[in-house]
Amino acid sequence: MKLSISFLLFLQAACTCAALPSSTSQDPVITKAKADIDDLARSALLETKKLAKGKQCPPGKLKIRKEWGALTKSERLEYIQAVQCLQAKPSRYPSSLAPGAKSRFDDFVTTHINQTMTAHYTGNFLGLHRYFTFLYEQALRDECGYRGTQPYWDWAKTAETGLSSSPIFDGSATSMSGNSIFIPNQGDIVLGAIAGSPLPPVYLPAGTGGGCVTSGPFANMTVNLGPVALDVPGGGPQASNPAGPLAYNPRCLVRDLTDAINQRYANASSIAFLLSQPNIDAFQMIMQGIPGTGDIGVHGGGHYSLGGDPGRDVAVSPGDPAFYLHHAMIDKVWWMWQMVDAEKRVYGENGTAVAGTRTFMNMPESEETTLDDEVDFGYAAGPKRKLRELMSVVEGPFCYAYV
Ligand SMILES: *[C@@H]1O[C@H](CO)[C@@H](O)[C@H](O)[C@H]1NC(C)=O
Ligand SMILES: *[C@@H]1O[C@H](CO)[C@@H](O)[C@H](O)[C@H]1NC(C)=O
Ligand SMILES: *[C@@H]1O[C@H](CO)[C@@H](O)[C@H](O)[C@H]1NC(C)=O
Ligand SMILES: *[C@@H]1O[C@H](CO)[C@@H](O)[C@H](O)[C@H]1NC(C)=O
Ligand SMILES: [Cu+2]
Repeated sequence: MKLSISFLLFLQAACTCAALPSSTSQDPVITKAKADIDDLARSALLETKKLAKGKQCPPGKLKIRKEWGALTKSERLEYIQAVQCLQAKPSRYPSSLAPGAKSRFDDFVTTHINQTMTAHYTGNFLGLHRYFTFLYEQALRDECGYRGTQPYWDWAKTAETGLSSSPIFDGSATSMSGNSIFIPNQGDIVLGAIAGSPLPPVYLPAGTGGGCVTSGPFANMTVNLGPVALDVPGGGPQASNPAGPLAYNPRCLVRDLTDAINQRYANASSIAFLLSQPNIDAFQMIMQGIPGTGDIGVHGGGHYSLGGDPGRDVAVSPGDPAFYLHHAMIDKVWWMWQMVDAEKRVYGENGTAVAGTRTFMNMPESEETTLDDEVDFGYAAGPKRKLRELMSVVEGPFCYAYV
């Protein structure tokens, strides 16, 4: 598998991130956006409880996912210990199939790598990642005794506080580990710099880390798989392991926390704008960044503000345990958007509740995604499910909501 992709392709208009003022709580646009988001979240919860009635998910069973900072310190520690437990349990992949998969944690990375080209900029992107995050949460619970729910990373909060002073990334024992050792003058990250591309690339600034993570619970963590399509500072071709995407390639976890990217692409206004989109096609494209607009969306905004290796690698990104907090937020935003008009956005048919094709930006050309398409994570977790079963957070395998 040879990939020459990023989280986005063919983008134009360079970002002037570094020069932008940071969003503050005094900014009226941000204040309004936050109020709008809170309103939507509240009504989404009410709507979800209504939908859950008469389903296999009564209000008493509904599991509530919370923002990391809203967890108590002991809840955070319980989550962290469960992740470390998953990283210590042996892989279920036959080593002939995925020699680099050493742990249950790696199993999720493996299946994500294998499905990169059929899971992003595709019609199944949101449903597939909802199920992926859920199965990971379930593995933490069933295999590692975790009693809580999957926490999420509210990008709007870190856009205001700065990443490394947030409880998620402050590097303390109750964080998901913080930044890395600072490597100066790394150079910009250049996305979509593909020879022959008609559109100019997008330039993202490097962050304030760049080396191995040395603080918090995931200091000394080993990333075993990849790189596959890693954007590296200074531009140039993406890094990939010549021995193959699933070969064993142990190395340290690298972060490069970048507030400018968080503030520019994943602030409260970015989320409110996304939530105002009228249909699934616009919603999922703006979320991932529309090619040609120079915007990388909140999805790219989260991944690239984490930065590093595997943070900047669309295939291997679940190799950073913060991935799941990011994708829980992606799922929360989709859920809020769905609950505005569940009839269309959850129960709508092909083309209404889902849109897009089966391949990354329809390259190579492929059929339209339908709700009967299957989502199958192989040895990582299962069972396989139809996309149709993954549309409602209170049906199929699910019974959860967000506060
Ligand atoms: C990758 O996916 C293909 C089918 O899409 C499957 O046959 C194969 O077993 C998968 N490999 C791994 C390592 O998951
Ligand atoms: C990381 O490794 C160093 C050196 O072996 C050790 O001093 C440190 O305690 C380790 N940190 C964690 C969080 O395991
Ligand atoms: C906040 O996000 C919006 C939409 O993504 C963007 O246009 C705006 O420039 C961002 N604000 C800052 C301060 O970068
Ligand atoms: C959706 O797609 C499936 C599979 O192609 C098809 O069987 C079904 O009839 C379609 N539903 C609608 C309403 O078009
Ligand atoms: Cu993904």
